[in-house]
Amino acid sequence: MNKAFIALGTNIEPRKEYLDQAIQLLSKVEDVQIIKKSSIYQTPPVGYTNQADFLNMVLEISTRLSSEQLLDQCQEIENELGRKRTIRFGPRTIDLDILVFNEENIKTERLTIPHPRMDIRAFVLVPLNELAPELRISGLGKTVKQLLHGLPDQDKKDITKWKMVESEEE
Ligand code: PH2
Ligand code: MG
Ligand code: MG
Repeated sequence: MNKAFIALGTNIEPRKEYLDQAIQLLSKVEDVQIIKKSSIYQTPPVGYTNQADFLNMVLEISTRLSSEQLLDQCQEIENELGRKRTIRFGPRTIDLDILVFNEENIKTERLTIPHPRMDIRAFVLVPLNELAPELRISGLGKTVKQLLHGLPDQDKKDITKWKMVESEEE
């Protein structure tokens, strides 16, 4: 069995709905089991800042799929949920990024693992730290907890646990 962590991000409404649907679709993939889900966090946009806040979370999964097969499944779910690729780092209905796959270092045309920017992104490290603080990121020689503590407070201060407000339920 392979163990992987997948980051989810969305900043187009209905955001919670997109997270729920992505989780639902992923759990239906043969040979993928969702082991743990982090809390959902509301996070300010990073990279391209003229866009709405994101909801971010991380899943731990167990799978018999290869990393490439898992990527295919993630992209299929992104397509199914109406992902359009226009602005790099821009608004999206759903983004599924494979962060970690076992202890592997992978670099192909399609896939870089560990995810290339995960070590500097608080919106990834905060939810990942909730699931696996002692996970050592291959190639970096640091645990998730160490990477998170190494980030400037500025990057972390506006990340909050997200709770659905009543008007958004239904
Ligand atoms: N994803 C990006 C670019 N910027 N910012 C936040 N807060 N959350 C994201 O998921 C995110 C982002 C590209 O994938
Ligand atoms: Mg991404
Ligand atoms: Mg992506």
